[in-house]
Amino acid sequence: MALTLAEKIIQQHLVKEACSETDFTEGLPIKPGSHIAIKIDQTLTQDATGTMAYLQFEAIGVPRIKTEISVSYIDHNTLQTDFKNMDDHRYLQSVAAKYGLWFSRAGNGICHQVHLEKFGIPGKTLLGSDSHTPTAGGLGMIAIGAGGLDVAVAMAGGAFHLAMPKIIGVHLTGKLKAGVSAKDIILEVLRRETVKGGVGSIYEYFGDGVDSLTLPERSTITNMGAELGATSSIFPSDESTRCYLEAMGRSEIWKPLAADEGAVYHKITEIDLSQLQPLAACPHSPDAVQTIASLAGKPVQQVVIGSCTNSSLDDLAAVASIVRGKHIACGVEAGIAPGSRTTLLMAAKAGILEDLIDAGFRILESACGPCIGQGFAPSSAGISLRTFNRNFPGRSGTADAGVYLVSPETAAAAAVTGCITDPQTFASSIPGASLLYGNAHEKNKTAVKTGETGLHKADFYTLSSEEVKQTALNEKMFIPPLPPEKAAKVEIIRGPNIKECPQAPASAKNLTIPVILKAGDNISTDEILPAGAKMLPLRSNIPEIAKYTLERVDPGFYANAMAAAADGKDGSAVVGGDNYGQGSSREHAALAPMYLGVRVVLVKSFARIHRANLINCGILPLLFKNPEDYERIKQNNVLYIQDIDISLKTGNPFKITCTAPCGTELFTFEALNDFDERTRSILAAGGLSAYTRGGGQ
Ligand code: MIC
Ligand code: SF4
Repeated sequence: MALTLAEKIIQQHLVKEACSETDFTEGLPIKPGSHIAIKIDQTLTQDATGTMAYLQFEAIGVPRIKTEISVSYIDHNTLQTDFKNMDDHRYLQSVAAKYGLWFSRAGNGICHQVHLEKFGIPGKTLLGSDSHTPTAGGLGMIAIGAGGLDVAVAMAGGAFHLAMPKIIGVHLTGKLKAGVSAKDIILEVLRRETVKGGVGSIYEYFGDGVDSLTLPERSTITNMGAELGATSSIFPSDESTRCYLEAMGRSEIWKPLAADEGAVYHKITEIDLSQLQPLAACPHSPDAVQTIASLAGKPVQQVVIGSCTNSSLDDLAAVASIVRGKHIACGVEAGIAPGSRTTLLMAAKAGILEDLIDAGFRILESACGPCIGQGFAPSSAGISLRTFNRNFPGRSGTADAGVYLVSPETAAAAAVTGCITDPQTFASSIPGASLLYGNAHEKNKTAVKTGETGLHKADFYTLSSEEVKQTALNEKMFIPPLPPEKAAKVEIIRGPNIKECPQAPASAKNLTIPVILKAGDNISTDEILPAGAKMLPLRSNIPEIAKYTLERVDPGFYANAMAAAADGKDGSAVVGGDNYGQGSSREHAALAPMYLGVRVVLVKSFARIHRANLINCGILPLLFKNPEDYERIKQNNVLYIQDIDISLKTGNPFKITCTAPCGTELFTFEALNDFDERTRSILAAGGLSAYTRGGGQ
């Protein structure tokens, strides 16, 4: 039977003995929602999630990683205002040396961009402790973001367990007009599907519109598929993929991959690229999408180009082509962070950097930087146009800033005009060719981007294929795995801020717990456990970072949690609306509440990675059986949850009594028990570590 590309790769990686509950026949589609387990070929971690992931990997106790390739990147915590971040980097470097990983040093670039350039392989699986791991889906991989413990288990050779996603087809036709770009495609998908529309799904792109998209453009789309809440996104591996890999000096790993003719998708959404307009995601959600035309004229104080979404050489070339010979408007500050050192070097060789500097751009390092609130925070109530993927409240570092997520072309247009401007005005300045694909004119990409509007006159920059390849093959900022005999002698370096990962409490039979927070819809992990310059150095120290848990939603959260967890008490509960825990994969957003005694998070719906992290931490992530019950619960009500052990054994719904703080019974209700058998066992064991220690697979 015809299968989608995602289904084919998943089926090739199924670990059948670990999918005991799943009923499937080889070659036939697996029912969405079935519990499956897949073999992971590659893993990646970054430094903000990596320390916890490797502390947990060390605790598992295998002498060397069992994946084909695992890479530890330093890209998030590069603002070193004291010893903490660099201590983490040294710990991560020593762990990589000891256990057989590649290490990508600070300055080498953002994990997702570097992984595309150097390690991604069509048809393989990748698990990363970062929610934008699906960026590699642009190369035809099944790439999934997860919590650090899941990545640690995969490095130790364990399968990755998930519910079989629905495969949603995105049928692309036509070609983009000059001034409209890949970012506008994914913003259009977000506009249609919303930030929770993709939960439990993989978005698979196909159709002749795909042919016209370069690999970096595809990866912009798969990257921001994370904002749909999707498990992953994937493109076929075709001629464009081959050209990219050839440019990177890795053509030998290319193979063609596509869905079978007649493959059936759960649903298909149609996008005619020629009809798209430049778009922006308005404050404070990636799905608050409006046309640039409707926002035109709005004054802008800041423009930033970069992040794992839009920081490729072609993105930089597009920006430089627009600002070339002009200067950024006097009311605007502009910054650019190339996605990788390779990109930065290529931009320097092609003359792009010179034009950007000349136009007044501040050149930021090749790292996450402003995307995670590490510098470049906007002014009070400032309007900042960013080519990034998230604009959750406060993420930029300025609580009342208005962050708009836009394409590099739109950002560049605003940089020179000082207000939101339709980049199609600059159509004749926008390159029609991909610099990355060597001599782009020969590859004839021009027709793709410029359409009728312009010809080669916009292609100011040139770079020979040889220059591209030589730059890409420069491995000086990587440290390759050590051979086992040398690795065994490596001593792990631990700074004083690196504290052990706290363990989950044993599972309870009954719980009597106050609701210490009642939150609304779409609470992001940036709100649960903020990032930013102040908080990130505490990522290796849960007791310290836990003090800031949910402070953006309720500054009294920490004190209330501590009071509810005092001697003899059962801990606390958090109640939330839809899509609770969207955004980042940071397991700290589960570890910190666990450390503070949160035992239950009861919501209308969850984001996938956060729910998995709560399960791993032994926190019961419950769903209202009847979503109207959400309205009836008030903050400070007390929940009595009885016979949890029986529900976890039988799969029966959880029975909950809600009482007033004085003890008066208010009403009873049920929470769903939608967990598969393995998950129920993990919860009964008190989290994944305890389950694994007890012999669970
Ligand atoms: C993010 O974009 O929010 C991050 C920072 O990359 C996170 C990871 C983290 O919190 O360390 C993510 O996307 O998973
Ligand atoms: Fe880094 Fe931002 Fe990408 Fe997260 S989204 S990996 S913080 S660049």
